[in-house]
Amino acid sequence: MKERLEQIKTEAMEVLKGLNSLEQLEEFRVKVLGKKGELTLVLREMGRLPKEERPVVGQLANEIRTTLENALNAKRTELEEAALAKRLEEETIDVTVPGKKPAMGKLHPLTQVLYELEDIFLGMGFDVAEGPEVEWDKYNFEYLNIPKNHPARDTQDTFYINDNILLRTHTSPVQIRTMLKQKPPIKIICPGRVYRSDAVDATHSPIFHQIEGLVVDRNITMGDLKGVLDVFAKQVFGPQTQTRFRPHHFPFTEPSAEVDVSCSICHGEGCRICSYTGWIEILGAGMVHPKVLEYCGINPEEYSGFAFGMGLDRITNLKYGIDDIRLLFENDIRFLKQF
Ligand code: 2NL
Repeated sequence: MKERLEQIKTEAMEVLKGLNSLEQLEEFRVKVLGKKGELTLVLREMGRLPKEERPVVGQLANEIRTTLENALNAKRTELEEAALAKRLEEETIDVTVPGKKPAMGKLHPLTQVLYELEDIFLGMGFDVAEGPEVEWDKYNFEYLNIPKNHPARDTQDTFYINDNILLRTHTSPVQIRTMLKQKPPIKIICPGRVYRSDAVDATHSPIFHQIEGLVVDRNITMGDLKGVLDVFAKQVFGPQTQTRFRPHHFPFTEPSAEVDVSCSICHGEGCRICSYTGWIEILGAGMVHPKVLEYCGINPEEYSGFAFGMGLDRITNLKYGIDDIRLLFENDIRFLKQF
Protein backbone atom coordinates (compact mmCIF):
# COMPACT_ATOMS: atom_id res chain seq x y z
CA MET A 1 0.00 0.00 0.00
CA LYS A 2 2.89 2.28 0.82
CA GLU A 3 4.24 1.59 -2.64
CA ARG A 4 0.93 2.52 -4.23
CA LEU A 5 0.88 5.77 -2.29
CA GLU A 6 4.46 6.56 -3.32
CA GLN A 7 3.57 5.69 -6.92
CA ILE A 8 0.54 8.02 -6.85
CA LYS A 9 2.77 10.78 -5.54
CA THR A 10 5.53 10.26 -8.11
CA GLU A 11 3.07 10.06 -11.01
CA ALA A 12 1.09 13.05 -9.78
CA MET A 13 4.20 15.20 -9.40
CA GLU A 14 5.25 14.21 -12.91
CA VAL A 15 1.86 15.01 -14.47
CA LEU A 16 1.67 18.27 -12.54
CA LYS A 17 4.88 19.54 -14.16
CA GLY A 18 3.39 19.19 -17.62
CA LEU A 19 0.11 21.06 -16.95
CA ASN A 20 -0.24 24.42 -18.59
CA SER A 21 -3.74 25.74 -17.91
CA LEU A 22 -5.84 26.43 -14.83
CA GLU A 23 -8.63 24.24 -16.25
CA GLN A 24 -6.26 21.28 -16.58
CA LEU A 25 -5.02 21.92 -13.06
CA GLU A 26 -8.53 21.81 -11.57
CA GLU A 27 -9.31 18.60 -13.49
CA PHE A 28 -6.15 17.09 -12.11
CA ARG A 29 -6.92 18.15 -8.52
CA VAL A 30 -10.30 16.41 -8.65
CA LYS A 31 -8.77 13.32 -10.20
CA VAL A 32 -6.07 12.93 -7.51
CA LEU A 33 -7.27 14.66 -4.34
CA GLY A 34 -11.04 14.82 -4.87
CA LYS A 35 -13.69 12.72 -3.04
CA LYS A 36 -13.42 10.02 -5.65
CA GLY A 37 -9.76 10.72 -6.33
CA GLU A 38 -6.94 8.21 -6.47
CA LEU A 39 -5.57 9.09 -3.05
CA THR A 40 -8.97 8.93 -1.38
CA LEU A 41 -9.69 5.53 -2.94
CA VAL A 42 -6.44 4.16 -1.56
CA LEU A 43 -7.18 5.48 1.91
CA ARG A 44 -10.61 3.81 1.85
CA GLU A 45 -8.83 0.50 1.63
CA MET A 46 -6.88 1.17 4.84
CA GLY A 47 -9.40 -0.96 6.75
CA ARG A 48 -7.90 -4.04 5.24
CA LEU A 49 -4.46 -3.33 6.75
CA PRO A 50 -3.29 -4.83 10.01
CA LYS A 51 -4.07 -2.46 12.91
CA GLU A 52 -0.47 -1.54 13.68
CA GLU A 53 0.29 -0.45 10.11
CA ARG A 54 -2.69 1.88 9.86
CA PRO A 55 -1.17 4.94 11.66
CA VAL A 56 2.05 4.68 9.64
CA VAL A 57 0.23 4.45 6.30
CA GLY A 58 -2.22 7.13 7.45
CA GLN A 59 0.59 9.48 8.26
CA LEU A 60 2.30 8.80 4.94
CA ALA A 61 -0.99 9.41 3.11
CA ASN A 62 -1.45 12.74 4.88
CA GLU A 63 2.10 13.78 4.10
CA ILE A 64 1.59 12.92 0.46
CA ARG A 65 -1.72 14.83 0.39
CA THR A 66 0.00 17.89 1.90
CA THR A 67 2.90 17.63 -0.53
CA LEU A 68 0.55 17.34 -3.49
CA GLU A 69 -1.63 20.19 -2.26
CA ASN A 70 1.40 22.44 -1.85
CA ALA A 71 2.71 21.50 -5.28
CA LEU A 72 -0.74 22.10 -6.74
CA ASN A 73 -1.04 25.53 -5.12
CA ALA A 74 2.42 26.48 -6.30
CA LYS A 75 1.49 25.41 -9.81
CA ARG A 76 -1.78 27.38 -9.59
CA THR A 77 0.08 30.53 -8.60
CA GLU A 78 2.54 30.00 -11.43
CA LEU A 79 -0.25 29.51 -14.00
CA GLU A 80 -2.22 32.50 -12.71
CA GLU A 81 0.82 34.73 -12.98
CA ALA A 82 1.50 33.47 -16.49
CA ALA A 83 -2.13 34.11 -17.47
CA LEU A 84 -1.96 37.66 -16.07
CA ALA A 85 1.35 38.32 -17.81
CA LYS A 86 -0.18 37.11 -21.09
CA ARG A 87 -3.22 39.40 -20.70
CA LEU A 88 -1.04 42.37 -19.86
CA GLU A 89 1.03 41.63 -22.94
CA GLU A 90 -2.01 41.34 -25.19
CA GLU A 91 -3.87 44.35 -23.83
CA THR A 92 -1.00 46.84 -23.75
CA ILE A 93 -1.78 50.35 -24.98
CA ASP A 94 1.08 51.77 -27.00
CA VAL A 95 1.03 55.39 -25.92
CA THR A 96 3.67 56.23 -28.52
CA VAL A 97 1.37 55.42 -31.49
CA PRO A 98 0.57 58.77 -33.16
CA GLY A 99 -2.98 59.93 -32.37
CA LYS A 100 -5.74 60.54 -34.91
CA LYS A 101 -5.94 64.26 -35.67
CA PRO A 102 -9.51 65.54 -35.51
CA ALA A 103 -10.45 67.15 -38.83
CA MET A 104 -10.40 70.93 -38.26
CA GLY A 105 -12.59 73.08 -40.43
CA LYS A 106 -11.47 76.50 -41.59
CA LEU A 107 -12.91 79.61 -43.17
CA HIS A 108 -13.60 79.75 -46.89
CA PRO A 109 -10.96 81.88 -48.67
CA LEU A 110 -13.67 84.44 -49.53
CA THR A 111 -14.57 84.74 -45.85
CA GLN A 112 -10.91 85.05 -44.86
CA VAL A 113 -10.40 87.92 -47.32
CA LEU A 114 -13.73 89.49 -46.32
CA TYR A 115 -12.66 89.56 -42.67
CA GLU A 116 -9.28 91.01 -43.63
CA LEU A 117 -10.87 93.81 -45.69
CA GLU A 118 -13.44 94.48 -42.98
CA ASP A 119 -10.61 94.84 -40.45
CA ILE A 120 -8.84 97.36 -42.67
CA PHE A 121 -11.96 99.55 -43.02
CA LEU A 122 -12.92 99.14 -39.37
CA GLY A 123 -9.42 100.41 -38.62
CA MET A 124 -10.23 103.56 -40.62
CA GLY A 125 -13.45 104.13 -38.68
CA PHE A 126 -16.00 102.52 -41.01
CA ASP A 127 -19.03 100.55 -39.78
CA VAL A 128 -20.19 97.37 -41.51
CA ALA A 129 -23.78 97.50 -42.81
CA GLU A 130 -25.82 94.66 -44.26
CA GLY A 131 -29.15 94.38 -46.07
CA PRO A 132 -31.46 92.02 -47.98
CA GLU A 133 -30.40 90.12 -51.10
CA VAL A 134 -33.98 90.25 -52.42
CA GLU A 135 -34.45 93.96 -53.00
CA TRP A 136 -36.86 96.61 -54.28
CA ASP A 137 -36.16 97.67 -57.86
CA LYS A 138 -36.18 101.34 -56.71
CA TYR A 139 -33.35 100.81 -54.18
CA ASN A 140 -31.27 98.77 -56.60
CA PHE A 141 -31.70 101.17 -59.58
CA GLU A 142 -33.96 104.22 -59.30
CA TYR A 143 -32.36 105.86 -56.26
CA LEU A 144 -28.95 105.23 -57.84
CA ASN A 145 -29.83 107.36 -60.83
CA ILE A 146 -30.07 104.35 -63.11
CA PRO A 147 -33.04 105.24 -65.32
CA LYS A 148 -35.61 102.78 -66.68
CA ASN A 149 -33.94 102.51 -70.11
CA HIS A 150 -30.40 101.94 -68.78
CA PRO A 151 -28.69 98.82 -70.20
CA ALA A 152 -27.82 97.61 -66.65
CA ARG A 153 -31.57 97.15 -66.06
CA ASP A 154 -31.88 94.78 -68.97
CA THR A 155 -33.52 91.50 -67.93
CA GLN A 156 -30.41 89.84 -69.35
CA ASP A 157 -28.36 91.20 -66.45
CA THR A 158 -30.86 91.11 -63.60
CA PHE A 159 -32.83 88.31 -61.98
CA TYR A 160 -36.31 89.77 -61.51
CA ILE A 161 -38.77 88.27 -59.00
CA ASN A 162 -41.55 90.53 -60.35
CA ASP A 163 -41.80 94.09 -61.75
CA ASN A 164 -40.73 95.69 -58.47
CA ILE A 165 -38.60 93.03 -56.79
CA LEU A 166 -35.27 91.57 -57.87
CA LEU A 167 -32.07 89.94 -56.64
CA ARG A 168 -29.74 92.86 -55.90
CA THR A 169 -27.09 93.34 -58.58
CA HIS A 170 -24.78 95.25 -56.19
CA THR A 171 -24.76 96.14 -52.48
CA SER A 172 -25.51 99.83 -53.20
CA PRO A 173 -29.14 99.42 -51.99
CA VAL A 174 -27.74 98.81 -48.49
CA GLN A 175 -26.11 102.24 -48.71
CA ILE A 176 -29.33 103.78 -50.06
CA ARG A 177 -31.24 102.28 -47.10
CA THR A 178 -28.62 103.68 -44.71
CA MET A 179 -28.84 107.18 -46.17
CA LEU A 180 -32.66 107.03 -46.06
CA LYS A 181 -32.74 106.25 -42.35
CA GLN A 182 -29.57 107.91 -41.00
CA LYS A 183 -28.32 111.51 -41.17
CA PRO A 184 -24.66 112.20 -42.08
CA PRO A 185 -21.94 111.64 -41.03
CA ILE A 186 -22.17 108.22 -42.68
CA LYS A 187 -19.11 106.01 -42.99
CA ILE A 188 -19.94 102.43 -43.92
CA ILE A 189 -18.86 99.45 -45.94
CA CYS A 190 -21.46 97.04 -47.29
CA PRO A 191 -20.21 93.55 -48.05
CA GLY A 192 -22.51 90.90 -49.43
CA ARG A 193 -23.67 88.46 -52.05
CA VAL A 194 -24.97 89.89 -55.31
CA TYR A 195 -26.58 88.41 -58.43
CA ARG A 196 -26.32 88.97 -62.16
CA SER A 197 -27.70 86.90 -64.99
CA ASP A 198 -24.28 86.16 -66.50
CA ALA A 199 -23.12 83.02 -68.28
CA VAL A 200 -20.59 81.14 -66.15
CA ASP A 201 -16.95 81.23 -67.21
CA ALA A 202 -13.53 81.68 -65.56
CA THR A 203 -14.28 85.32 -64.66
CA HIS A 204 -18.12 85.37 -64.41
CA SER A 205 -20.53 83.79 -61.97
CA PRO A 206 -24.26 84.61 -61.52
CA ILE A 207 -23.55 84.79 -57.78
CA PHE A 208 -20.60 86.81 -56.61
CA HIS A 209 -19.56 89.12 -53.77
CA GLN A 210 -19.08 92.84 -53.44
CA ILE A 211 -17.84 95.29 -50.92
CA GLU A 212 -19.06 98.82 -51.40
CA GLY A 213 -18.10 101.79 -49.30
CA LEU A 214 -19.82 105.10 -48.65
CA VAL A 215 -18.73 108.21 -46.80
CA VAL A 216 -21.08 111.20 -46.55
CA ASP A 217 -20.35 114.31 -44.49
CA ARG A 218 -19.67 118.00 -44.87
CA ASN A 219 -16.60 118.85 -47.01
CA ILE A 220 -15.88 115.34 -48.26
CA THR A 221 -13.66 115.56 -51.34
CA MET A 222 -12.02 113.41 -53.97
CA GLY A 223 -8.84 113.77 -51.86
CA ASP A 224 -10.54 111.83 -49.03
CA LEU A 225 -11.51 109.12 -51.51
CA LYS A 226 -7.95 108.85 -52.85
CA GLY A 227 -6.49 108.77 -49.34
CA VAL A 228 -8.82 106.01 -48.11
CA LEU A 229 -8.29 103.85 -51.21
CA ASP A 230 -4.53 104.34 -51.16
CA VAL A 231 -4.29 103.25 -47.50
CA PHE A 232 -6.59 100.33 -48.29
CA ALA A 233 -4.51 99.20 -51.31
CA LYS A 234 -1.24 99.37 -49.35
CA GLN A 235 -2.68 97.30 -46.52
CA VAL A 236 -4.08 94.61 -48.83
CA PHE A 237 -1.27 94.35 -51.39
CA GLY A 238 1.77 95.62 -49.47
CA PRO A 239 3.27 99.03 -48.52
CA GLN A 240 5.02 99.56 -51.87
CA THR A 241 1.65 99.44 -53.70
CA GLN A 242 0.68 102.52 -55.72
CA THR A 243 -2.81 103.51 -56.84
CA ARG A 244 -3.93 105.11 -60.08
CA PHE A 245 -7.28 106.74 -60.90
CA ARG A 246 -8.57 106.62 -64.49
CA PRO A 247 -11.62 108.68 -65.48
CA HIS A 248 -14.74 106.57 -65.95
CA HIS A 249 -18.52 106.85 -65.90
CA PHE A 250 -21.04 105.49 -63.42
CA PRO A 251 -24.60 106.86 -63.25
CA PHE A 252 -24.42 107.13 -59.43
CA THR A 253 -21.11 109.05 -59.09
CA GLU A 254 -19.76 112.24 -60.62
CA PRO A 255 -16.88 112.42 -61.24
CA SER A 256 -16.20 108.68 -61.48
CA ALA A 257 -13.00 106.69 -61.72
CA GLU A 258 -11.68 103.21 -62.13
CA VAL A 259 -8.89 102.50 -59.69
CA ASP A 260 -5.82 100.42 -60.43
CA VAL A 261 -3.09 99.17 -58.11
CA SER A 262 0.49 98.62 -59.21
CA CYS A 263 1.01 94.91 -59.85
CA SER A 264 2.26 93.25 -56.65
CA ILE A 265 3.63 90.32 -58.66
CA CYS A 266 6.00 92.18 -61.00
CA HIS A 267 6.10 95.57 -59.19
CA GLY A 268 5.14 97.39 -62.37
CA GLU A 269 7.57 95.55 -64.67
CA GLY A 270 4.76 93.79 -66.56
CA CYS A 271 3.70 90.16 -66.23
CA ARG A 272 0.94 87.73 -67.16
CA ILE A 273 -1.17 88.71 -64.11
CA CYS A 274 -1.31 92.42 -65.09
CA SER A 275 -1.44 91.69 -68.84
CA TYR A 276 1.99 93.35 -69.16
CA THR A 277 0.63 96.78 -68.13
CA GLY A 278 2.09 96.89 -64.59
CA TRP A 279 -1.40 97.80 -63.27
CA ILE A 280 -4.38 95.80 -62.03
CA GLU A 281 -7.91 97.21 -61.88
CA ILE A 282 -9.44 96.49 -58.49
CA LEU A 283 -12.39 98.85 -58.02
CA GLY A 284 -14.66 101.61 -59.23
CA ALA A 285 -15.28 104.80 -57.29
CA GLY A 286 -16.39 108.39 -57.41
CA MET A 287 -18.13 111.31 -55.70
CA VAL A 288 -21.74 110.44 -54.90
CA HIS A 289 -23.98 111.99 -57.58
CA PRO A 290 -25.96 114.98 -56.17
CA LYS A 291 -29.18 113.40 -57.47
CA VAL A 292 -28.50 110.24 -55.41
CA LEU A 293 -28.01 112.33 -52.24
CA GLU A 294 -31.21 114.24 -53.04
CA TYR A 295 -33.27 111.04 -53.62
CA CYS A 296 -32.16 109.93 -50.16
CA GLY A 297 -33.19 113.19 -48.51
CA ILE A 298 -29.65 114.53 -48.08
CA ASN A 299 -29.04 118.12 -49.19
CA PRO A 300 -26.20 118.06 -51.79
CA GLU A 301 -25.55 121.77 -51.10
CA GLU A 302 -24.69 120.92 -47.49
CA TYR A 303 -23.19 117.44 -47.83
CA SER A 304 -20.97 115.57 -50.22
CA GLY A 305 -19.70 112.03 -50.26
CA PHE A 306 -17.63 109.43 -52.01
CA ALA A 307 -18.43 105.82 -52.79
CA PHE A 308 -16.58 102.85 -54.16
CA GLY A 309 -17.28 99.25 -55.07
CA MET A 310 -15.11 96.21 -55.55
CA GLY A 311 -15.51 92.51 -56.31
CA LEU A 312 -14.49 90.39 -53.33
CA ASP A 313 -14.08 87.33 -55.56
CA ARG A 314 -11.64 89.19 -57.80
CA ILE A 315 -9.58 90.49 -54.85
CA THR A 316 -9.49 86.97 -53.36
CA ASN A 317 -8.32 85.48 -56.67
CA LEU A 318 -5.65 88.16 -57.02
CA LYS A 319 -4.38 87.67 -53.47
CA TYR A 320 -4.14 83.89 -53.77
CA GLY A 321 -3.29 83.58 -57.46
CA ILE A 322 -6.53 81.73 -58.23
CA ASP A 323 -7.26 81.85 -61.96
CA ASP A 324 -10.89 80.70 -62.10
CA ILE A 325 -13.81 82.19 -60.12
CA ARG A 326 -15.72 78.88 -60.35
CA LEU A 327 -13.25 77.29 -57.93
CA LEU A 328 -14.60 79.60 -55.20
CA PHE A 329 -18.11 78.18 -55.55
CA GLU A 330 -17.56 74.48 -56.23
CA ASN A 331 -16.55 73.85 -52.60
CA ASP A 332 -14.17 71.07 -53.54
CA ILE A 333 -12.43 70.26 -50.26
CA ARG A 334 -9.11 69.63 -52.08
CA PHE A 335 -9.21 73.23 -53.33
CA LEU A 336 -10.42 74.80 -50.07
CA LYS A 337 -7.80 72.97 -47.97
CA GLN A 338 -5.06 75.05 -49.59
CA PHE A 339 -6.03 78.34 -47.92
C1 2NL B 1 -17.52 98.68 -59.39
C2 2NL B 1 -18.02 100.05 -59.16
C3 2NL B 1 -19.05 101.45 -57.58
C4 2NL B 1 -20.42 102.77 -56.18
C5 2NL B 1 -20.02 101.55 -56.63
C6 2NL B 1 -22.22 103.85 -54.96
C7 2NL B 1 -23.22 103.66 -54.03
C8 2NL B 1 -24.04 104.71 -53.70
C9 2NL B 1 -23.86 105.90 -54.27
C10 2NL B 1 -22.85 106.05 -55.18
CL1 2NL B 1 -25.29 104.46 -52.61
N1 2NL B 1 -22.05 105.05 -55.51
N2 2NL B 1 -21.43 102.82 -55.27
C11 2NL B 1 -19.80 103.92 -56.68
C12 2NL B 1 -18.81 103.79 -57.63
C13 2NL B 1 -18.42 102.56 -58.09
O1 2NL B 1 -18.70 100.17 -57.97
O2 2NL B 1 -16.82 98.47 -60.33
N3 2NL B 1 -17.84 97.74 -58.52
C14 2NL B 1 -17.40 96.41 -58.63
